[in-house]
Amino acid sequence: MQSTCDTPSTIAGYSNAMLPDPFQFPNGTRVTTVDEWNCRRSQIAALVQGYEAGTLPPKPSSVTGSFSGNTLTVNVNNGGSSISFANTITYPSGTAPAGGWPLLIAYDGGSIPVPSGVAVLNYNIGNIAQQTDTTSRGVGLFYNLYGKTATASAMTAWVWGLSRIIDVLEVTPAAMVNTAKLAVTGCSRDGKGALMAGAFEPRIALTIAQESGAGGDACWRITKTEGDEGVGVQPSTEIVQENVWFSTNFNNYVSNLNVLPYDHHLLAAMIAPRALLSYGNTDYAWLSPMSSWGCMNAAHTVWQALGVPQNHGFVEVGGHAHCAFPTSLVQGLDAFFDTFLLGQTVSTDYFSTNNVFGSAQWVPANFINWTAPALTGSSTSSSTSVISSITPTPV
Ligand code: MCU
Repeated sequence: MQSTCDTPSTIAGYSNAMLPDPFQFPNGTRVTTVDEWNCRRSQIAALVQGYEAGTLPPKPSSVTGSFSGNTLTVNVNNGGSSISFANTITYPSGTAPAGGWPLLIAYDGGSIPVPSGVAVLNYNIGNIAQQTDTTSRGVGLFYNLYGKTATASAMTAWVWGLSRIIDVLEVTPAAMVNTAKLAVTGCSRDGKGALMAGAFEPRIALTIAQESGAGGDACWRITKTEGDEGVGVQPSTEIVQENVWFSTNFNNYVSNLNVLPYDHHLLAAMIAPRALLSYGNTDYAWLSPMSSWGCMNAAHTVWQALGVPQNHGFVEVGGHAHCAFPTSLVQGLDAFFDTFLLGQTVSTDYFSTNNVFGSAQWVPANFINWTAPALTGSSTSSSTSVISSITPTPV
């Protein structure tokens, strides 16, 4: 057991064609306990920021808010600069349960059918950080506060804004929200964002990332291979030219993915033991459907190691338009809402693909060279606060 947890933001000299092993520290020692996983999780958080997300600032000195006419307003002051942003909550009919309503924070309104009994906050993410194209770099309220040259990508800025919304909900009883029962969702580009929100904000109990594709629940390395096998995926080299979802620093790595000491299986695994449900769509090669399946199989080993595989679902079918939610999948979606937001216990055993990957084929041994250990210790802690800045340890 390590007495300190080193969290370098980059690891010089790293090279690995396989997906990095979730259970191996950069110095080669194994993760064997839940406490050690929590340290590993902190390392992953630092690496994701260091290579592709930019810096996620901590809670600023002053966060206040108000609630009026179903609108939640957040006011933030950071060292003299101030911003204010507002989002609307739609409530179920009837009386709020004791402790308040469970709430789904829906990026740009989301694209899933929401079960009754769940309130929805329509999170206007473009207000925080614009995502029109590359000219959106540094545009939005986040950058008014932290400066146009802040390293944080748009996705990182959205996580920051979501966290401030939760800060205000926690101290605003008039909003009638139970902050122990929060979910986040988004589709496509907003699905990438929702996945990141679940990873970096431990107050989110349930993350639902819909058709997030490359940069979301797909792994950079697997997407590259899938593309090399003839599928028309979205390459990492293209994604950084299209929009501002990643830090400018990521441009330095998109042609040399093996140097990344993490991949998106580890970003997703930061959510464990909390619940994650993500969706693929095999009708869209651009989403790299084989990559999402493979990447989520790799991530799943972390939920297995923590003894809660049922807290991680993945479902991938075709036969529907991008971001249209097929009726056939509602039962599984509701099972996750029921269990993680609505206080019921039903089976959340939903982990499947239709395996329609065109010319590509998922070969686990090409990417995964570990199995899930049984970690010892309690898995009730969902996050760790140990973030230190120590000189990177080369491997
Ligand atoms: C799947 O998410 C993105 C994709 O990464 C982009 O290349 C494309 O332009 O837009 C997709 C999306 O957000 O669709 C709504």
